[in-house]
Amino acid sequence: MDKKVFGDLMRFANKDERPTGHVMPVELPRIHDPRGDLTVIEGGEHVPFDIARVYFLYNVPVDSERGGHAHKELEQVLFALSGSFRVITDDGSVKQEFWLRDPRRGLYISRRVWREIDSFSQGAVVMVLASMRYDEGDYFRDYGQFLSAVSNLS
Ligand code: T46
Repeated sequence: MDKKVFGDLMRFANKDERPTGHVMPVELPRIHDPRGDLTVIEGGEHVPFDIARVYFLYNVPVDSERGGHAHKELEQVLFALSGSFRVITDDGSVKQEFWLRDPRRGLYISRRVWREIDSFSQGAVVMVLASMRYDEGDYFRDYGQFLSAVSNLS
């Protein structure tokens, strides 16, 4: 696998140099042989941050709504390891909609992006690679506070 997956972001080893409010679909390479497919991702090598945490969402009811927050410093990449779901992102001015349904095609979400996740298929599994360990203090859980914070940046 090469560094093209995350393109220009890989140039910025220092997180403060990476853009905020940035969302980007990524497609990981696939190593195929008759036994099946293999996809690998190594922190700092194939994603623009060292992976500090991995978590996954499963047994998600199809009508569940997750997210509804943004992060101050955390960067993440979301994958649909199984099934599918929708992610709506909002940088404070532009909203975008993404459908994840292929384990190789993920979504990079920088810091300072509001996200909402819904429309889960039966049996969907969401895997998340995160740049930091869990810290409740890193969340904007109030949309008004998020908007104030991003408007102060610009
Ligand atoms: C995101 C989406 C995809 C922990 O204790 N450790 C953790 O690492 C996480 C992620 C959560 N928690 C606790 C905090 C809450 O008591 O688990 C509970 C549910 O967390 P939350 O409401 O944040 O879950 P989601 O699915 O709405 O959001 C999570 C991430 O927080 C978020 O960054 O992008 O998954």
